[in-house]
Amino acid sequence: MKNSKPNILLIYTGGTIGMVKDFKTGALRAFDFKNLIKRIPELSLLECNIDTVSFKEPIDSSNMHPRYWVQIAEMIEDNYHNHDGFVVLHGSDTMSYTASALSFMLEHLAKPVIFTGSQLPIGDLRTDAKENLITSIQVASLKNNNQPLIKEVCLYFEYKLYRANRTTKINAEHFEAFASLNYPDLAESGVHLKINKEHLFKPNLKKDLIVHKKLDQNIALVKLFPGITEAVLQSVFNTSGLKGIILETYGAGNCTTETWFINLLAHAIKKGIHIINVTQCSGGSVIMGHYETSNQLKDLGVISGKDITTEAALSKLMYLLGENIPHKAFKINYETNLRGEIS
Ligand code: ASN
Repeated sequence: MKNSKPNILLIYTGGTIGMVKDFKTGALRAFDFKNLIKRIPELSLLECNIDTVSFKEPIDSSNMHPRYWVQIAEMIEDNYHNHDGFVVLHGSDTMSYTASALSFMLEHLAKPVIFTGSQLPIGDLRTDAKENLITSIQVASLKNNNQPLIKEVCLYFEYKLYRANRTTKINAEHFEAFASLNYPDLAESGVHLKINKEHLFKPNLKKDLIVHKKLDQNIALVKLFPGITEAVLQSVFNTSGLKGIILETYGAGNCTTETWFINLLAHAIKKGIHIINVTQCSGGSVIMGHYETSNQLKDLGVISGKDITTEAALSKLMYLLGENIPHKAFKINYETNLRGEIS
């Protein structure tokens, strides 16, 4: 059995890739997965066995929710031992959120989980779906010494393979819809499939996969802007049951030094709410203490998100809150690089 074809599990959750136009309204809606496979006869030419599993009701990824993240994680868990790789078909709108979440949920993952989708439906003449799907399956099938070459959650789109928890959707119409500004591409597909092996995640292979399914949604995401009012922030910060806030600050992690704002943060931290500082910039890192305008945050005990994406910051927070980490250790845990999400 040693050199037999790799077994790939294709998980269909929805998204444009599997949508058709409603001829009455002109709007795109999800359609049956079996039709998707029929529309890509090229799949039978690939050097692997493909099994498929689908959401009962495929969704536009704008309806994505952590309960679906658990569903995807369970589909991978249930099929982990009899498959060599996984390809998840997902809408592009929230793909970076789901793929980042899965990277935290699948601890000690030693096989590839490749998220992909498309900007145009598979039936469209100019569709980007076929290339994305076919190359994702090829990437998931790659082996090295009879072991999967890729051992992490990735996102493949428009000729590039990225570390999933480093990605952001940057464009709603270009085929190149994603970017990974703080981490190099893992692979590029041209005439040859060029894998940047030195950038691949190296998990501890002595440990077995652990699937974390507890995600705490008692969190908020706040984007600062010049003129944001105390009343608005008070209402968010005083949300009952709130346990953590991702604060999108300016530049290298800077924010207003107005007294009401600093008091608000100090009060929240005293109440036990974790505050994570991430930058609004698409690239670069939070460096607290670099400017006077972030010095106070450091002194208050605000957690540094460093160069994490907002998408990864959110799911890392849900994941770590779900782990019930003792309050004192939370900051250290959050600031630790767990799945290659920070530099
Ligand atoms: N609205 C779609 C989705 O995220 C967009 C896409 O897949 N391109 O499901």
